[in-house]
Amino acid sequence: MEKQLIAKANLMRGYNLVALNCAGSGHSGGTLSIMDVAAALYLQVAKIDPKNPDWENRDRIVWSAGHKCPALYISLAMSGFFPIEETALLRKIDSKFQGHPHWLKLKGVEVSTGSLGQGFGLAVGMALAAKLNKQKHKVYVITGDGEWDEGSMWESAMEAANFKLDNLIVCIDRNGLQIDGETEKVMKLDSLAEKLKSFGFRVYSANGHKMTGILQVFKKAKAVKGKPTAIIFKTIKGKGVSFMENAAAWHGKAPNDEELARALKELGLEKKIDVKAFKAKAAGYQKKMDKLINKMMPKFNHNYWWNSQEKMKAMMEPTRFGFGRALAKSGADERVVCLGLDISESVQISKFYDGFPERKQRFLSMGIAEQSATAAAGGLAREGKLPVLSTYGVFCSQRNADQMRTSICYGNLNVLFGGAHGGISVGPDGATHQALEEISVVGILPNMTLVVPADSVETERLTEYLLFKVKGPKYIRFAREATAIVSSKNTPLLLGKANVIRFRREAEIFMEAFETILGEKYKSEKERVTIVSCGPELAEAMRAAWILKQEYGLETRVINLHTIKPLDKETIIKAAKETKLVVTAEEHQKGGLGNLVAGVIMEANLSKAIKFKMIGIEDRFGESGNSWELMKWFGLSAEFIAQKVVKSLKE
Ligand SMILES: Cc1ncc(C[n+]2csc(CCOP(=O)(O)OP(=O)(O)O)c2C)c(N)n1
Repeated sequence: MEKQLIAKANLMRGYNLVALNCAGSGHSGGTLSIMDVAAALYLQVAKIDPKNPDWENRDRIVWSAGHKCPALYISLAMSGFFPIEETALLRKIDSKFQGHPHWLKLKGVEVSTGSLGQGFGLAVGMALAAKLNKQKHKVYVITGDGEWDEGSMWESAMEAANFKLDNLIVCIDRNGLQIDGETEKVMKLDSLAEKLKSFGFRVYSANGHKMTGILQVFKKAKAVKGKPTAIIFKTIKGKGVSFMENAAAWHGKAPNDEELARALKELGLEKKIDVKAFKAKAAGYQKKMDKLINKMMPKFNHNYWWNSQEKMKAMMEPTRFGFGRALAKSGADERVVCLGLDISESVQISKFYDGFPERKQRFLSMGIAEQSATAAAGGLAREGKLPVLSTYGVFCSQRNADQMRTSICYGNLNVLFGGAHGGISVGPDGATHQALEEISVVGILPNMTLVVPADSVETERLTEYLLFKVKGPKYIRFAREATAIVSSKNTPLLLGKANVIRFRREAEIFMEAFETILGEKYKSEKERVTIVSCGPELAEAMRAAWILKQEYGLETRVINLHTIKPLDKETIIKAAKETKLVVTAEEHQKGGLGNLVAGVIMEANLSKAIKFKMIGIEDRFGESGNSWELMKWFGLSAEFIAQKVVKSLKE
């Protein structure tokens, strides 16, 4: 039996890597480290019934470490919830297998997770409910070790002990690594066992790769009375694949075909898994979705998609690179202090110290702790430093919302927030990691300055400007995907002053087809349409202006509202007065930008009626998928903007 379990865990590793390969992204390291524990739990220890996934007396298994969900999906498949081949749809658009688990999409997933440090709290609630209902089942929680950087973990730990939740068993994947490196260097965690004991837990330690020990420790944990249990499973990140083992670089990376073949060989599975069948399933699904998306796309006489014509070629670069470049330059100022949140390279804050080892002492690794880091940044600012912190926009603007509001904005402290990976285009990580609300939640805060630069050039220029020239709280929203460069260092760029962009004529280079003029200097050319936008969506608005001119002879005034707060009301009102239709386009929940623009126009009490439309995400969460297919799926690409303009003019 045990031998079988060991073999199954090994097979699950293989399936896991195949699914990741089909997805082309995802977390290899942390799924391999937890796989033996997952196999034991799902295939032997926990009471679950694939035929009755909602059975009320089932044990609950909560994946607080949501990024490990490929291991969850494989575990469910191996338990009989669905055929294993289905996991080839991992991270694909509209698939049940989202980049982070979503219980409303897939039976067997207990709760939706992905924002670290929260699944444990959900599990505490589920264990409390079981007590109130006098139910006998257990609630298992799977957490990472880096995840314990989050203060909320310790709040949940206190609650679990306070309520004597002996139906709660917390499994910690102690692989010693997180994204920025070793847990003990990113944020010292040890002695974890002593800490948990002092919080009131029964604590066990076990080798997370020895099946006998895993089964024994679960047996002991199930028998504990009067207190919650934590099991610290000592594991190896990337376990089973030599080139992934203990390699931080494999945290959030999927194997390519060659790496997959090597990995399967090492696992002794090269003949046991029909990789071709999985790949065919993935390709078939993708083809179907491509067709569907293509059908959704508005059609024109020509194809105007990025770089699909011989002319109008756009250079593409992620806006985040501009943030990194600015920090590399500005970091020479001794007052600048950067706070790392265990995602440093991805958000480019690492550029502050790359090549400048002397700056390392001014780089403060805060671990995965957005709330306390925000408050600490406030303290640094109060003492005269120029603190910069950056992480995914969702966590940078909403995990720490109260800290930002009360500690930073109320006190008007000089903190720069780098809200990275904003928008839907962050892609396959899915809804939990797609920031779509920051313009509303950050832009409403008193004292805050909020900018949403259109490209990497604007991001670089605005980061520097905010850092040194703007006193008080400031937030810059930028994105992950490579997007069109639409400005140069000579383009007008004044904080709080919008630019007007006009399509002039087709050119070899996309950017050169347009003229950019400071809004307050712009003289009407009697255009019929205004499109107001910001961030990388601005390039879509510009492309829409091109389509409108080529296909319909329409002249469009595109407004680059790179500064959301303070807002350039004059340029908006002027456009409302001088054009027939105003459309706002945002890669954000619809209305974040749109309602602000609408409010300005309404307050101006114009004597003539104008048409007004908004484009944005329609009151829903994002999805896993590729960046550009998501832009189409959610109706944000230029084609949809142009279509909306044409329809609205006819109404
Ligand atoms: C609140 C929050 N902040 C940041 C992230 C981005 N993130 C995803 S995984 C990860 C590291 C997790 O490390 P650990 O818990 O040790 O997991 P493992 O190394 O086992 O994968 C981070 C920072 C997140 N998902 N949630």
